Amino acid sequence: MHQPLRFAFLLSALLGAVPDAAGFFANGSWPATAVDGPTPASGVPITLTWSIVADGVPIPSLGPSPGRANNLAAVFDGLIGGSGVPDVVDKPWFALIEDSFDRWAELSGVTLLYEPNDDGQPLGAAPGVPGVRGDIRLAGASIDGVGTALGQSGYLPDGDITLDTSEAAYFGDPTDDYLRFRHTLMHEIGHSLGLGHTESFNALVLMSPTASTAFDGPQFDDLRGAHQLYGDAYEKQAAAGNNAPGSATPLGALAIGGSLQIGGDVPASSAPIGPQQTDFVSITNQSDEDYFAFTIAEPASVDLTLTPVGRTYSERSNPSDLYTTVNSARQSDLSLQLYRAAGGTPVLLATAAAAGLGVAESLLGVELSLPGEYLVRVAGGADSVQFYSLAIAAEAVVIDPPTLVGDFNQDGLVDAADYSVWRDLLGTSTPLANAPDSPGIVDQADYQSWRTAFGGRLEAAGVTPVPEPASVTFCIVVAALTYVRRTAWL
Ligand SMILES: [Ca+2]
Ligand SMILES: [Ca+2]
Ligand SMILES: [Ca+2]
Ligand SMILES: [Ca+2]
Ligand SMILES: [Zn+2]
Repeated sequence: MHQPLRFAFLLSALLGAVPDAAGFFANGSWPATAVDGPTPASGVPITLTWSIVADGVPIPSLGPSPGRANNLAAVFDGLIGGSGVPDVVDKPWFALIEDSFDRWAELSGVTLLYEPNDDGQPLGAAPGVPGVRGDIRLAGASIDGVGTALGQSGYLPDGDITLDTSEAAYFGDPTDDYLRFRHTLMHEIGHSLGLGHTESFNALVLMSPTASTAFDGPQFDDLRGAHQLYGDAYEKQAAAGNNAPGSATPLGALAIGGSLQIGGDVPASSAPIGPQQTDFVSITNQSDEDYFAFTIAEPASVDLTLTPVGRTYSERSNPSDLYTTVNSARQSDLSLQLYRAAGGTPVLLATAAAAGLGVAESLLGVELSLPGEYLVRVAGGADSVQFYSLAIAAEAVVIDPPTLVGDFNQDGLVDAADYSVWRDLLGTSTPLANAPDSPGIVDQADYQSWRTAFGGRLEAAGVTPVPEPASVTFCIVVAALTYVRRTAWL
């Protein structure tokens, strides 16, 4: 399935790029975008726009070729259809392009929006401007004829993509919903996000310099790169990510006997990530905190397990480099915390941080007695992206019935009937219920406990005094005293 050098990454601008020892080879993130303006340091969500360049617009930089005019629409109208359709969004190949951008967006912290305008500035230098042109502009021209290069993407902050429109037979192959066309586009979009090339002999990589049709879309190492640059897709909850309790990603209601899980789509083997899989979550760096919110409707005992996930594989960013081994499950030592949301002032309930690099953290059997919202915080200890899975399960709380001291007959009241029980058992070693202060022989200490607690009542919320009219209370006290005296007589 491999076609050597089918994906040549041709440079529209020369910029130094440093391989990332963590695995993928990232060229850096966008310094500014049309929608966001200047962007923060890498690792947080951004929004990029993309536009389709009209045929005839100049493409000044084309690898080995002289500049040419864009012919994207003419070629793809011929290959896939759409000739005479006035609006590009209605052409049948537009959906393939849109799907290719959307796939990266649903897998990472990047939001990719279609910009319907493109003013026809020469490709490669004009920055994205809302209503004028996209950050990433898509065009086509013959780059080097059939073979070798399939497309090119300019180094950031250019990011414009040119498909090699001499590759008609390749792009026009409808197999697997035009996978060859989509893969070329998704690969070039990867460059336009800031990813460089990675090659591996034991992991699938879309950003490989060599095209493959053995899978569909970005694979695990590609996602690690995208998350390192822009965080995970759950970060899009708020502008600055889900890094604070107030912008926690909602996971919904946790029912008794139920569970919530995220991050479950990371493959445990070298199997491909399928195009339907979207559940990937990571801690990007030491600035990244991931807050998730869940609610319980009744008291629950919850188990939380945070597992760093990933495989060990070999990669290199340049064919002349030696391969390096990456253990993607041991990039950052994760910690786990559970809070009660408490109306915006989170109360820390439990922390798990003792397990080392690559080892799961768990909080088991944490009893949450108050219905309402709870927060889970995940954080890491290194500036290297760490994928994880988080599982939260709830069971019914088994609450020991509260002890009502002196309620020897266990009817929920401390009254004269308890005295009878005590009197009948006095001096024996028969276990006396609700007599925690003096276990063993039933004795005067148990009597003192009863007398102190006299009038107590067990209610749903615990032990409360009996609210009764004074006269009734008086009668009971008199009765009690009577019993006391009689006891003394025995
Ligand atoms: Ca070519
Ligand atoms: Ca994250
Ligand atoms: Ca976060
Ligand atoms: Ca009682
Ligand atoms: Zn490439």
